[in-house]
Amino acid sequence: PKKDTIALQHGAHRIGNRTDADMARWRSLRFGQFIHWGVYAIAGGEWNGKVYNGAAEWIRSWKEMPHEEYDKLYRQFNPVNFNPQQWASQAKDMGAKYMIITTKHHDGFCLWPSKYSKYNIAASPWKKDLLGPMIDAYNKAGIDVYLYFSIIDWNHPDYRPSLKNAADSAAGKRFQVFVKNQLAELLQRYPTIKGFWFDGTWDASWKNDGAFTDELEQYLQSIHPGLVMGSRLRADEKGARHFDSNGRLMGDYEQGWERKLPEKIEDVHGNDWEAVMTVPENQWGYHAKWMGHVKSANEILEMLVKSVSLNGNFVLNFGPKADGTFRKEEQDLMTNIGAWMKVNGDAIYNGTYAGFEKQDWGYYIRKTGTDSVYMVVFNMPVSGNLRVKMPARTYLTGVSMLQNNVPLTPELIGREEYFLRLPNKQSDVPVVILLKTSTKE
Ligand code: FHN
Repeated sequence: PKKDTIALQHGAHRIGNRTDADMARWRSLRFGQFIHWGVYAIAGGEWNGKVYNGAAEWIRSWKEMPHEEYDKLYRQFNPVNFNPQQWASQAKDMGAKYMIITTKHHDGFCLWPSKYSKYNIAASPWKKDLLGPMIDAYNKAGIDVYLYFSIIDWNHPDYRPSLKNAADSAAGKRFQVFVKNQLAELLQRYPTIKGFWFDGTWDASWKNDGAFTDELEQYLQSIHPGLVMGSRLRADEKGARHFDSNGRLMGDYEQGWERKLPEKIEDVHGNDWEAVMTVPENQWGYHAKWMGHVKSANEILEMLVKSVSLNGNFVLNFGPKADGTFRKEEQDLMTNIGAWMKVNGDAIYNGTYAGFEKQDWGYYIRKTGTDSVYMVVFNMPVSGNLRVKMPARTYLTGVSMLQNNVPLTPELIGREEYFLRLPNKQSDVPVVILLKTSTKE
């Protein structure tokens, strides 16, 4: 926080992270699955034989695609192969502990039969609710569900990016009531959800009414105490987003880490945070022709591990097809990540910043509140020597491989400083070593 604080009515209402059980749970889960699913999946990034180079879920904004054509796509939305139990079990097998689903993206199409908009799943050939069965299936698999909700709504007659005159302001007021109604409806229909994931809050019409965003956040908390909501919902009365005009985080965690990660612990200023990541370049919804680099399981695992090592959660995005199935690349990725998580997940869940000096071989993660520290090795040195430098007054009491409990014998090379060597230097996946430590005064 900046030193000179200004008086704010609608800035952050809390200094430091939430300490309650609901937030502790969110923090312990560490690995989430994001799903972008909606009528954009029908177009799959193509229209009239042409390929859209932007993000598939933005195709409605492409000059090649007339809005009227996009707005008719819902008449074809019929995910006959949608199997929520299978979705949930593959997410569980991948190791995800929470899931975020797009209830409504910028196009305004609602995956639930909303009372407040006709542009919803009930009007599609599928006819029935999609969200309910999905939430139930994930919950049954032990996975917490969060609801993505876009404030930008291209379908709603009252949505305005900015309010330029009295008529706009009147529309803006009606739109706020609509948003509030839809969110209350979601909470009432799906009481097991753990939080909202807001998006599309950057337009002037939204961020210039900090008071409303503040009231809305409190209203949602009052209906469903404990809800977890990130920093994208709020603005303060000066229009500052994420961080108020005094530099304090608004919302329950920093939600600005989209397709990028912090480098070092100082970058997150002690705040809870979460990163969301796409598998290819900037594609969230289903795009038939992925462009650019497609991340491998090892690359994703490194991002997950790095996030946890810096006190954050990591959420990997999937864009299912319009028929309700996942493309092969995404299925394979889930399988490969899951194979590693089954063996090494102990290093991830409930993991936190370890407070050890970073080394080039990879990342340290501490099991929250314990003396167990995991080393996750991504870059094996040619020498085979993994350097471990303990913080002052910390001692090594045991070293073993997480995958099979085989003990390793550390070589003392300096004061509280060791080399570790693995029985086998070669590995196609990151290797995890468990350090048991003790601290003396
Ligand atoms: O515009 C959206 C985008 O389509 C996607 O939903 C991402 C996910 O974080 N959020 C917005 C861009 O920040």
